[in-house]
Amino acid sequence: MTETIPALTLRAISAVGVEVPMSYALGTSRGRIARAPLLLIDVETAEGITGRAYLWSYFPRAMVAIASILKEIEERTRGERVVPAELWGRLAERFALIGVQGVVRMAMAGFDVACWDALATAAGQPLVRLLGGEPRRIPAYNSCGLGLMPTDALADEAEKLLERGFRAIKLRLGYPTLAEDLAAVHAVKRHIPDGVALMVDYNQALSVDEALVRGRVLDRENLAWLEEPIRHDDYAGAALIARELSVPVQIGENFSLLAGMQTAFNAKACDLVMPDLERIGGVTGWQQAAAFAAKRKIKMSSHLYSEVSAHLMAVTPTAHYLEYVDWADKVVREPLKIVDGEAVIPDRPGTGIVWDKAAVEKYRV
Ligand code: SMN
Ligand code: MG
Repeated sequence: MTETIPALTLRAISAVGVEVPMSYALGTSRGRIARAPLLLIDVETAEGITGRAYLWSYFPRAMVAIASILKEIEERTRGERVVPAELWGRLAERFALIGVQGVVRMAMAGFDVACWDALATAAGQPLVRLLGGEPRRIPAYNSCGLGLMPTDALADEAEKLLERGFRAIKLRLGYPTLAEDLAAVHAVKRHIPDGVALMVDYNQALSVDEALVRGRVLDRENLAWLEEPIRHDDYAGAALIARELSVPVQIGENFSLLAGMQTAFNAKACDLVMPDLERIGGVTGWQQAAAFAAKRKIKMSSHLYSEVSAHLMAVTPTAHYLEYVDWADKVVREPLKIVDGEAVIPDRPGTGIVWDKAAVEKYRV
C-alpha cells in the first residue's frame, strides 16, 4: 500500500562536509582513498521535520562546489511544497542553462533524497513503505577494501570481509599486468569458501583490446561480474566486450540520470546495471531507472549509499545485489545492520539516517 504523502514546506538547506577515516582504504586503479569525503545534508521544513542525506564527493574540494549548488537550490525552492518529482522538474528547468550534470546533478540528487527522507519521517514510516514496499532483508555484497595491494594482504582482508555472513565480496583490479590481476583473484579465491560470489571492478582502467585479452582469461574464473573494464562512456566498446565475454559485464555507477542508462542499454553495453543514487537522480531518478530495468528485464544492483539503497532495492523488481560500504557508519547514530550477509532495512521513520552530532563535529572539515 502506498502511504499518503504528507504536506511539508521547504524552509532551509544546510550542508556540512566531513572526512571520515575508512575501516578499509579503497585502493582503485584510479587512486586510493582512505578518508571518506561525505557532504551531510539537512533539508529543513516549516513544519519542523528535517530530511537528511549524504553525498560521497570523491574528493574533499568537490564538497565545496556541491554545497554551493545546494545554496542555489535553497534559494530557488524556499517556501515550496515537498513534492520531489515536481521539485526535480522545476530545478531541471531552472538549471537548464548550466545543465543537469556533474555536481549540479549530484546536489539535486542529495536534495531529492533528503526530501524523500523528510516525507517518510513526517509519515512516521520507513522510506520503503512510502515507496509502496515493506522492510525486508536485502542480499548484499561487502564492497569494503580489497583494493590494489600485495596478495598476502588481500587474502587477510578477504577473510575479514566475510564476517557478518557476507557471501559476496568485490575485488578491485587493474594492476599493470594480467598476471598480477590473476594473482589477486587467485589469492582471494583461495581464502573464501566455495559459493561465495566474487565481483571484480576495474574502475575503467583498460582499453577495449586489453579488456578483451584480460576478460578472456577471467572468463575461466567463475566471477559474479566484471565491472567497468573500460572508460565508462564508451558504450560501443562495452558492447563488444559484453558480446565477446561470458563473464557478465556490469556498469552503471556513472550513468547520468535515466537517459544515461537508456543509452547504455540501447547500445547493449552491459549484462547488468548498478546505478548510483547520486548520479541517477536521487530516489526520484532511481524509481525511473528501476522501472526501466524491470521493463527490459535487466538485473539491477546499487552503488554506494547502502542505507538509502536498501529501501530502494526492496522496491526494485529486478533487484540483484546491494553494494555494502560502511563509510558513513561513524557519523550516523544507527549504522545499517547486516545479518547473514543481508542488509536489514530499519523499521523506523525515514531512511534511518540520523547524524551523530559529536562525530560530525569530530570529522568536520
Ligand atoms: C568505487 C570507486 C570509487 C569510489 C566509490 C566506489 C567503486 C565501486 O567503483 O563500485 O565500489
Ligand atoms: Mg565500481
